[in-house]
Amino acid sequence: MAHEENKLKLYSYWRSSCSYRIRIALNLKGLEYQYIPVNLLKGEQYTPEFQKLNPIGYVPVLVDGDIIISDSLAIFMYLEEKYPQHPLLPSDLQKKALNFQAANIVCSSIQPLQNVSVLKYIGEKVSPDERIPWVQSHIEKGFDALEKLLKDHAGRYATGDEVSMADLFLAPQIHGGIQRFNVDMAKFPLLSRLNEAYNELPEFQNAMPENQPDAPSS
Ligand SMILES: N[C@@H](CCC(=O)N[C@@H](CS)C(=O)NCC(=O)O)C(=O)O
Repeated sequence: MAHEENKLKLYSYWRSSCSYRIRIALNLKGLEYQYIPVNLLKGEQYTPEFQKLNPIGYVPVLVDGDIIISDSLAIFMYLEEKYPQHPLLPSDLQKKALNFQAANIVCSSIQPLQNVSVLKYIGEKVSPDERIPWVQSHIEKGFDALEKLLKDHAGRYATGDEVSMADLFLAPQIHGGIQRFNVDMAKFPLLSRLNEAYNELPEFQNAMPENQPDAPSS
């Protein structure tokens, strides 16, 4: 059993979809890690200690010995090379590109628009009532594109019958769309089907927000 000090450390927040991506990757690769909660609602991302790890003040951050990496995409690529067990990128070039494209729709065209700081800004500068419609419109735009992008390539999972990178980015976004932002998934039959497949996998279940040590108990 890995000693606590030798373990990977993941700075995470239970409801953070970016952290959730990495929790799935770590689980699929069978890597034990120490979970270090950062309460985004209490502003713990702005403390000098945390900003030393990630100057932009976002989770997730992964610490592997002397190596500190922030940003889920960078962490994912690092894990994929350093811990090649259970590869999450297909070798087929077209499929690989499709994985990058789907992951990037989530991580650059959907998630940044629903971030805590963005919603706080909209709530203060526009109106609290505008926050959910704003997020819903951007999630739906992205989901619409993802449905079209993946429809000729999906198998049991997003780009075939093996779990791959795209699934790690899609599952948290779909989960958040349903649980936090009340997105009508009837419009997205492929993503709904993928979500059912994700929900059956223990590595995905264990990574869900509600199963994290810092999730509220009720
Ligand atoms: N591109 C970064 C984005 C990280 C990010 O936006 N993290 C969110 C949680 S999912 C966060 O820490 N938000 C804090 C804030 O908005 O103050 C990644 O993929 O890791």
